[in-house]
Amino acid sequence: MTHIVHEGLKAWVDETVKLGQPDQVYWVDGSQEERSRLTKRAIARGFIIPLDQEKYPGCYYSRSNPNDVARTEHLTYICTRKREEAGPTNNWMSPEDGYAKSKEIIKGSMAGRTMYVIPFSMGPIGSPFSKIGVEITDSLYVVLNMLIMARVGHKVLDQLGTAGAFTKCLHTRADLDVKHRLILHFPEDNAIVSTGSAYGGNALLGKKCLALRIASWQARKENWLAEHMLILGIEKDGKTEYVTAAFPSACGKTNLAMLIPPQGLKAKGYRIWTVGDDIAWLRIGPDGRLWACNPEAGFFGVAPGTNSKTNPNAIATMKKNTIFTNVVLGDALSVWWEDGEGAPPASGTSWDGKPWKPGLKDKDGKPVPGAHPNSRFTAPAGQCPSIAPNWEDPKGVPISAMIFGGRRERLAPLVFEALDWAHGVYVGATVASERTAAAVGKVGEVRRDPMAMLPFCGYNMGDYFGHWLRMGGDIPKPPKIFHVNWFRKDSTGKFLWPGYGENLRVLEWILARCSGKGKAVQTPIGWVPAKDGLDLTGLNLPAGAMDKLLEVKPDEWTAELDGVKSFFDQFGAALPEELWKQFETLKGRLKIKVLA
Ligand code: OXD
Ligand code: MN
Repeated sequence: MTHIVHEGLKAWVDETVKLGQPDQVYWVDGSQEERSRLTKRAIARGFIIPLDQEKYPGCYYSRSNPNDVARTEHLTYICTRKREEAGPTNNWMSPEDGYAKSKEIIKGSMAGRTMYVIPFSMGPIGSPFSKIGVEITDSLYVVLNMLIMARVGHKVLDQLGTAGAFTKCLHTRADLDVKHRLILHFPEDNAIVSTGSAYGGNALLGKKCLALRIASWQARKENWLAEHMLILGIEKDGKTEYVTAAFPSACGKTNLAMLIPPQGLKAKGYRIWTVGDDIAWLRIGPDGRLWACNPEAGFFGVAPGTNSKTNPNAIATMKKNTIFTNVVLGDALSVWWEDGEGAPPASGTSWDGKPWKPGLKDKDGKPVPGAHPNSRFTAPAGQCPSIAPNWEDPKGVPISAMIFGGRRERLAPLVFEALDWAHGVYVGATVASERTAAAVGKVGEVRRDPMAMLPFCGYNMGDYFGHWLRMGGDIPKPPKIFHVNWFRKDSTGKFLWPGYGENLRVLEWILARCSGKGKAVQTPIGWVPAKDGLDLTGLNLPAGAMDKLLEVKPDEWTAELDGVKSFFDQFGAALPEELWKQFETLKGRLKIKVLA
């Protein structure tokens, strides 16, 4: 037991012990000594495997149940008294049903196990941005990941005091049977219950569950924003400006957050600073600007595709003290993944525990991937070479621009600027993207993913858009809003834009626009860079590629309106009138076909 007695916390822990029936209860104190003790315990119980400690100091391998490798949106619920509070894009369950169903699963599920109590802070301890949670879990894997992803232990209990508010985060892996998998949010009670899964997004409850679903609910009440956004700083001539960017899962937020300037722009003295790669909490600062804080302390990044060409900073970040989940385990205790770093091991074990070697084919002759497409690395943010010196500043960083984006083969140009805040909210609300492997479902299918928050908004998204619109009125100096699309393809299916470090060219234009410079032409959908608007020094794009990248085809955008209308229609009266106004004026602008 700890030194501080918070009666509410103690009562909840006691109640959970009665229900889960663990063999013992352990309060996580967050010390280094504890971390090595728990690591040894996890190795002894077979939850993690130490990698070659010379090559990968402090790194471990873990494999999840093959049925449990991604977020399960169809089993994720918002449990509010009124169904309308959850809105049409969330699954809803009544709080009574939610508690009753989960109780049945939790009952006795911790028998033979230790129940860990993890006090954690999302955001630097004591910052005005920060929120405290306590996760109860029977998973040592969760404990070891939480030690990386959040600020954890006694110092959080000290901050909580004897009566502070905290989110109750109750997790049991139970038997890991999908039948017993439920990810339940009770925003009215500031509580989360997650059962039957040990996958990060379902089980590390500080991340998607608290920092997005519960926090978005609190943010509406307390007049701030909890968003699925990276935060990065762009330094030039001794001045650093910050932007946030919201892309759907596995669309390159981590890569953009850790971008390295390409040669052509390095010469101008650019340097990129990483503040966060997944979540931003934003509040209006005393100077009237919007300020952002990264509530997390680590990165839970997608491994496949990460290599020293696509993201050298991520590769450097995971050199030590990292947990790798569901990648290939080489026989010499190395790790590897598709489109990864270096040569694959001559032989090893695949993500689902089967013997694997390069070139392995299935019975139909198809290559068998060694790593799961949603395999992950969990690494401390402080180890990132580009981590901003002020990433833990309790007052956050001031934001000049907010960027939305999706993965679209066609339609959306490389970048455009919204006409004003309300139009920017419309742009965010109508983001659509091709589905990736971060969630269960059909990869490649286009779905609307407003503000990249579709799976993460803890209340009715119609009200969420209303909250965004209201915030615009409350921020004396609001950031400008932009939309980007790195994924446009030519008629042969090849990407038109090289992406990665070259994306700084787009950020440069965005910042120029924020300071009243930056050449642009007005189109029906917003401001698009003029032909000579982007600095393309040192970049050899094929002839005509830039024209295609910046092309706005009114017919295609008009065709898109049908999908937007049916998406908006489902919100009924909850959809703010302002968005219909934006819809109609866009429709009007598209008819005039003012193409630059
Ligand atoms: C994530 C996700 O893990 O968005 O960040 O799925
Ligand atoms: Mn994410």
